[in-house]
Amino acid sequence: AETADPEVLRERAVASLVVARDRTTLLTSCVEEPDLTAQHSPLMSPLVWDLAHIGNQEEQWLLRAVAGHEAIRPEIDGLYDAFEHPRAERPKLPLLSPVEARTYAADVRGRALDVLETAAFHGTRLTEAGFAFGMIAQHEQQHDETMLITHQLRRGPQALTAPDPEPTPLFTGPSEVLVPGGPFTMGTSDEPWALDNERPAHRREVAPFRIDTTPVTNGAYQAFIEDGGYDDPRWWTADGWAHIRRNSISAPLFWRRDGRQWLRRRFGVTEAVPPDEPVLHVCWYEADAYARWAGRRLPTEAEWEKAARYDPAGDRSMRYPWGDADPGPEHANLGQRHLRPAPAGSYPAGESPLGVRQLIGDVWEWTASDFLPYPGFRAFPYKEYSEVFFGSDHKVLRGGSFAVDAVACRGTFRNWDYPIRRQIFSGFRTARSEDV
Ligand code: AVJ
Ligand code: FE
Repeated sequence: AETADPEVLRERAVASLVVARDRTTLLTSCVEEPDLTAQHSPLMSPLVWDLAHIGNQEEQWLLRAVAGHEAIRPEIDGLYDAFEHPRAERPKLPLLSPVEARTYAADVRGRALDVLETAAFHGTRLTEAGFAFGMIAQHEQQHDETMLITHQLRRGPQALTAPDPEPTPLFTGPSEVLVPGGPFTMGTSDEPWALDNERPAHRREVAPFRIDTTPVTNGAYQAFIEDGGYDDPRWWTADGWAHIRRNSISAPLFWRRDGRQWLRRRFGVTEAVPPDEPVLHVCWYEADAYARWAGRRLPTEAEWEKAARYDPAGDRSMRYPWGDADPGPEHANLGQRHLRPAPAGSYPAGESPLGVRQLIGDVWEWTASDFLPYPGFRAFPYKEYSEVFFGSDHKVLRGGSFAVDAVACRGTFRNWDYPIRRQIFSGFRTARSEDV
């Protein structure tokens, strides 16, 4: 691949780790100490848990596994093992204090950068092309997205601010495009920092289908609500219907009706719901029901990836919709530069060859598919990253949100969650089969 030069990858690893830590520092220093140790929602860890967990994963993989160091604080491993303690229980644990957690993470980082300076970028699968360093930068960024979700759930005044996305001309293109049928290459075997579940590259047959050129907007979703979508079991799967009834769900999370208009709470501020922005904070059941109401369906994961990567001109899969270049600010809304999605139709430079926009960034997109291994999957470097989650409990989300950094977002990147989850930065687009 384009990035085979180990010194380029080493520079990229340093830069990715630094960018991730700057973000972590901001997310854990913009609130007072009590807000770091409090549990803002039973769905989330206290922020101070994420901070020490980030340091602990880095210690385990970069210092112990790669460099063979002894554990710095072996007694804390269990506290920060995500499988030992469910999120709801974490505030009760004897966690490191904010000062201790910061000091620990900084200590690990200093040593990790020393290791990185001289580490061989070949020899073992863990160090090949700097994989372990890329994996740890991605891990920290994934928790930075998790911490941003915690900030969104937190009550109280605004702690974070960011500029709004650049204004964009109204999108006047077609509402859907035809993706031709035929095989394409799904997944990757040569993206150096791709995680285990994205591998290996394999051929997938996809029948012709049509897919929305932009994510579904708040305005379009409001039409579903006003049409009684939440009161009509025809649009819902049996599980989805039972779930929204039991939990009295009748609008996206954080929305509230005020007379005839809809308001939403976003990072401590209440504002009118902007009609042209992609809808956010809907669960899979809501996305699936909207699509059925619209006479459409969610795209499968393979359809989504073909729409995002397939270049008919070259008959090949690209790294991103716009080509093989790493994401720049002109391509996609990533990295918490903005604390909201950009209006539907933004980022013309990030468009796919077939004319589909905002596949990368803005909102994670629910797909119809369960999270399953690709043919030839091998767990690496640990089963608890992906393998233990395979099965029909989790649905795949694709494309990344405004809250995830480019290092953890690719045309092949796979995210997954329970179909009831909606505190995540999730939206969707719809598709339909082409009549043949
Ligand atoms: C891939 C986002 C589902 O946050 O649970 C973080 C990423 N794995 N630490 C998650 C992850 C281990 C994971 N997701
Ligand atoms: Fe983690």
